Amino acid sequence: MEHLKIASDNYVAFTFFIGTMAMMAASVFFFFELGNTSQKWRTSVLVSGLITFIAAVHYYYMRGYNLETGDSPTFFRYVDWILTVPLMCVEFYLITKKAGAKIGLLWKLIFASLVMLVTGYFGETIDRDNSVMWGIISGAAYFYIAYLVWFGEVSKLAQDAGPQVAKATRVLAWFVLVGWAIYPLGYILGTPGGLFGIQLVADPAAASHAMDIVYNIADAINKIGFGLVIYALSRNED
Ligand SMILES: *C/C=C(C)/C=C/C=C(C)/C=C/C1=C(C)CCCC1(C)C
Repeated sequence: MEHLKIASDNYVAFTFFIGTMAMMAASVFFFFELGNTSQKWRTSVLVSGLITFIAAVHYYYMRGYNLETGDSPTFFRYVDWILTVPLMCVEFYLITKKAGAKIGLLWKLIFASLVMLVTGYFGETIDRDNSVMWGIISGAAYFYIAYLVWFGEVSKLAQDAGPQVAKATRVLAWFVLVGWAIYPLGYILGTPGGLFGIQLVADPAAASHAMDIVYNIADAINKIGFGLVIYALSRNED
């Protein structure tokens, strides 16, 4: 078999490679730190490690797929997200549970994240002609999540859970508002509908490459960053 090499100007393959490495390193870090994490925060830090570990396995696959075919591994990208975004919702639930978060709140967050991801998948794959419409529905679910963590139940419970949890939740809320907003940017670059009909990248191959690079950067920021906020919380609060 021919040995595949990453060309020096192949930024898509490069970011898949770096993404794999970063997710693996973060997972090792979170898992090894479990041993000196207090009982109270162990599950939260474990979930941080699960998020980056699930991503590491998907990235390993997506990296190989992209290198061999040059294509965008859209299906496994979404499989990854459908597993990891609900786990991020679990993180919000776990840290506010001490202040009385109910399981219903977790289901609300998970349901909204599934609507956000499934509609995004439709717009990217089976119904690309209506990518703007699917993007708007997905965006509405996204704003609902942002609302819950900024002003809704999550933020109220975090206030009651003490200053450290409140502070950490505020940082995570910034991740949702700014870090997660990178994804719709990738979607706008890579789908035919563009930004309400305005295409920012005309060439379809270049558009899908731009989308992959943006998604890869966003994943590294959000999955590892989110995990580190939880890790920091587990060190600050006793
Ligand atoms: C680890 C993976 C994460 C945090 C993925 C998050 C993904 C999103 C916030 C995606 C959002 C989208 C929209 C808000 C509209 C367009 C379609 C999506 C799915 C890209």
